[in-house]
Amino acid sequence: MSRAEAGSEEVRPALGEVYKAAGHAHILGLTGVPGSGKSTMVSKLVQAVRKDGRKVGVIAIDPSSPFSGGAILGDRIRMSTHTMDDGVYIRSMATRGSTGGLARSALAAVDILDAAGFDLVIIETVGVGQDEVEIARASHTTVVVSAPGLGDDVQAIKAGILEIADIHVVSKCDRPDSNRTITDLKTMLAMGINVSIKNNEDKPLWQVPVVGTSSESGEGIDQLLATIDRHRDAHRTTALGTERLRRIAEYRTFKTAEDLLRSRFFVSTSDRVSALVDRISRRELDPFAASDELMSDLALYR
Ligand SMILES: Nc1nc2c(ncn2[C@@H]2O[C@H](COP(=O)(O)OP(=O)(O)OP(=O)(O)O)[C@@H](O)[C@H]2O)c(=O)[nH]1
Ligand SMILES: [Mg+2]
Repeated sequence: MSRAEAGSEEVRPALGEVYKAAGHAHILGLTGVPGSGKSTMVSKLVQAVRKDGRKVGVIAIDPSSPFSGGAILGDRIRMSTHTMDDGVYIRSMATRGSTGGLARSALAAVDILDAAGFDLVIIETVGVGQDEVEIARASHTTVVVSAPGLGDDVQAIKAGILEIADIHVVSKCDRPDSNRTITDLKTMLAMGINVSIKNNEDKPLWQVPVVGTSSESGEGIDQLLATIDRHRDAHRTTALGTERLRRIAEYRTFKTAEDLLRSRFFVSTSDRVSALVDRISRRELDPFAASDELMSDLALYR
């Protein structure tokens, strides 16, 4: 995983094998605004999954941003109850300093856990930033977490993640103001945004539910897991599920190609860029013409 994350060229064939060996685990993307209680919830979910003997892996994508700077430490402490358990694997990945290869390395890590026989793999990402949200969507089931006390509006709307949910969770239901968050969310959903996916007979194949949980009291966690399993079962053998797998495959292909292109571009142009930049800044050359020039002899194929 470390080498996959570093983007080392020599692990590529191995990761290719891993990719082909994977495809058995259920992949759960879990996202929500900062502080909505994702990490605490994942920790509780892990406990619930372990109760019925399944192995569970977690890839937590850590923004390492100023507004949630303490996340790595916090996550470690909250999740440390699982560190002695062979059936649990938890890894944090930092977004800071990642050179655009975040999706590729996170999903490679998911493949590794999948191929290693983990039944459920959870990808936890903060629901801000296109990359993070896309990664959460590259899953079989996407859970969006909202919490009371983080402002009046439905946070998921602001963050643009209302639509991506297969399951909505309202966390911190031990708080008295959580009912309002649940009501607001249900109202938004009832207004017609992605309420259900219909099958041929116009029967809803999947109705996006709102599940209330509390990581403090444990309320709703088993129900959340049951809902996740129900979503998995509803998609496993349907055209919708197949379509989703295709969408994920497409996303991963484009992401990987983008990555390779970027790194090859930088490698093959590094010695010529600075001279061009001088000319561009003096306005003797425009950025398009410069890009064309750089790309004309870019070795796309090795
Ligand atoms: N009352 C209550 N507080 C909770 C609950 N779950 C989490 N919290 C608190 O909410 C805060 C944020 O929890 P985290 O699990 O770190 O949230 P997060 O979404 O992972 O946060 P980031 O990783 O920073 O985006 C912490 O102070 C938790 O103690 C809960 O069920 N009830
Ligand atoms: Mg967190």
